[in-house]
Amino acid sequence: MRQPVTAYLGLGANVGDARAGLDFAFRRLRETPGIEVVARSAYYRTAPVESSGADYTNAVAELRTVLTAPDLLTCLHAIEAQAGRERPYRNAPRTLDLDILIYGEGRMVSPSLTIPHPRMGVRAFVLIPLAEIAPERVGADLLNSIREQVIERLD
Ligand code: A4P
Ligand code: MG
Repeated sequence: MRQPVTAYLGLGANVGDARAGLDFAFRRLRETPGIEVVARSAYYRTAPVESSGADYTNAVAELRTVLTAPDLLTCLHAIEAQAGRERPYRNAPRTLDLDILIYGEGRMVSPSLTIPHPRMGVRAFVLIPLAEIAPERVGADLLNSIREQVIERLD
């Protein structure tokens, strides 16, 4: 059996009942063999960044997982599909988006998977929920750099 790895996921939705989309994702993650949800941030309402449509609901989850990063991504794509995710074009509004932000100390760049997530360091909708559950991973300078982005804590 592989040793568990700590990973962080970004969750986002802005089509339909976005909160219900994130609730669905947390339920499915908890039911997935090989994944333990250790912590989750509050939900946040965020303005679309390089995207269109309604405001997003975003959150970050901390996992312990024995899945490899590619296997974890396959599980996330299955959960997105169950939530009715469609991909008409890049950054299209979506019922559910699940991104791997961090996977242990892992670094990888391939056509299907880049870890850490390449844009996480410039996005308040990732950094603020991440700082809530893992403050040691988000420096003050980084938080300062995204302070103009519109984000509101929901619960
Ligand atoms: N992929 C590569 N690396 C990863 C990773 N670390 N985690 C690949 C997950 N997927 C990764 O993703 C496209 C491809 O990225 C996948 O096939 C996967 O193999 P996608 O989910 O189909 O499409 P996407 O989410 O539109 O693309 P991408 O590049 O993940 O978009 P971004 O840059 O993450 O932006 N504004 C607000 N307020 N809130 C949001 O949540 N999200 C986006 C998406 C834009 N603006 C937003 C939000
Ligand atoms: Mg994605």
